[in-house]
Amino acid sequence: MSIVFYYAPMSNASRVHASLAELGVKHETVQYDLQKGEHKNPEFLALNPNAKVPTVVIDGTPVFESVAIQLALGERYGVEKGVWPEAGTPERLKATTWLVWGQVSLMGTMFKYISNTADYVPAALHSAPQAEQAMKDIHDLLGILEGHLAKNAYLAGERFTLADLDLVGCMQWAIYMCKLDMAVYPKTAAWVANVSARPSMKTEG
Ligand SMILES: N[C@@H](CCC(=O)N[C@@H](CS)C(=O)NCC(=O)O)C(=O)O
Repeated sequence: MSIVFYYAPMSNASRVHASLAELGVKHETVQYDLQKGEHKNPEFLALNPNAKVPTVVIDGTPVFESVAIQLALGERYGVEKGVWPEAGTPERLKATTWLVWGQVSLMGTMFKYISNTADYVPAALHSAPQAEQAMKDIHDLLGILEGHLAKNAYLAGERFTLADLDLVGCMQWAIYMCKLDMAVYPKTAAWVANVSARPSMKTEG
């Protein structure tokens, strides 16, 4: 069993780094400086033609897209470690649902807001109406998350899973970038604080 983890610090790869720490999985690491374009080398492009981190090679097979990597790590190592529900259970379906919801629906909408407001995007590409609509959509989605966490301690029910780790990793960045007042969402704020306190979340690859 071998894992090679391609990453850059302070990037989408950080959530996968936290999962590897949570699981205690032995792995090799390859660090790239994205600013210097180190990831655009032919060997890495052969593994991931998108030239993006995170990328993980599991027993010789490249896996890219952080959600696909989290699912692969969860299935392979997480069940045994008690941080990914067993196949065929309602909890597995819930963990998968919320993992994908977090990345596709919530983060997709947050990214829409950020790309219409952030300093790193040229101002000519900003659209105030798009940003306003995205912020309304973010509040609708956070209301859904708040409602879920009012009835469940974690995304998949009563137990922590890698879905919580993944979405909280995103939320930490999004709360800052979208300047969200989390006092309006007390259950979500408490869940973010709880999951952020895990030792695996303190590691930075
Ligand atoms: N949807 C991808 C996004 C990956 C991504 O955008 N990674 C960025 C770092 S945060 C990257 O590698 N950028 C390098 C580049 O675009 O050249 C995932 O979730 O894995």
